[in-house]
Amino acid sequence: MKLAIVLAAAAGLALPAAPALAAAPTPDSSSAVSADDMTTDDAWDDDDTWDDDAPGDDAPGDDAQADDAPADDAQADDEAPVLAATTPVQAAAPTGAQVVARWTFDAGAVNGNVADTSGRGPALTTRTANGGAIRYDNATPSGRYVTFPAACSATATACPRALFETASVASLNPGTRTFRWSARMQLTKAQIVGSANIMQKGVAKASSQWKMQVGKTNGKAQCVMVGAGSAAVHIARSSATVADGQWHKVVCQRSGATLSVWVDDKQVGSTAIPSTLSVSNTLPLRIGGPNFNTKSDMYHGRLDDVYAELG
Ligand SMILES: [Ca+2]
Repeated sequence: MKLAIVLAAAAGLALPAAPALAAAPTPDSSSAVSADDMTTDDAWDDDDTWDDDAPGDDAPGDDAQADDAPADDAQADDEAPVLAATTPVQAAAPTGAQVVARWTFDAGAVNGNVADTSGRGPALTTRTANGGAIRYDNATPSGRYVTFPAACSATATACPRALFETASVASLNPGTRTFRWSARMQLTKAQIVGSANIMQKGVAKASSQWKMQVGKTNGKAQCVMVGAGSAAVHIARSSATVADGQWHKVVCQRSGATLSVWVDDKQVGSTAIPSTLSVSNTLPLRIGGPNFNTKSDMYHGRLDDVYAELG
């Protein structure tokens, strides 16, 4: 059954050119902002009821339904996100493909702030809970990288966690435009507790959203989109695991009516989406976790070269 679905999906795949990355960025450390208040933020609803990538849920029609693993069922999902009163500011008219934000981590952090290296994006701030810290390490194929806190035991009463965050900016609200979001990652299956949230802007149940995560059951890279005004969750899943202890570059691409996932520069999955699907919201971009709720889908692996490209 699953094989048939995969084959059918594969047969329908076009062979577009690899997602392009715009010209090399110029390092810019001037965009660092003041340190975050480091407080726990429970404002974001935990939207992982559909995060799991268990066998059998690969059919496009399944995307909107809850397919959470049994372990997720006990989780409270009732905290409504606090939405800013302002109208989302959306990206301007197309001007050709352009990297609108990029964080390479090569220069480390200053007071927890990671400067954008595209010259166009905001800085990241570091947020922590219970003494969690993001470590800066060397020696990857792409220079310095970051390592997120390890998972805690199920009985831990205080779990150190950490994530990156940046406030909403227009260039990260693609609307209906072609948009790519990418990260390099290294993780193992054992490091995935819930789903491993790599990056997301927006919340599935209460706003539009674009997201990248690694599924718990099979370790597949997942590219997720939810359009404004719709409850439908669209997920493109990679055909194979990325949680194999090796570095992988994952790219999510929305182009017209197709959401696709690329691993190491090869398209390895896609799903149809409405061509009118629009993502624009006032919520922050978060990297490494959705929030600091009691149980959430924190990322526990290594991460590098996170970027977004518009057009
Ligand atoms: Ca790097």
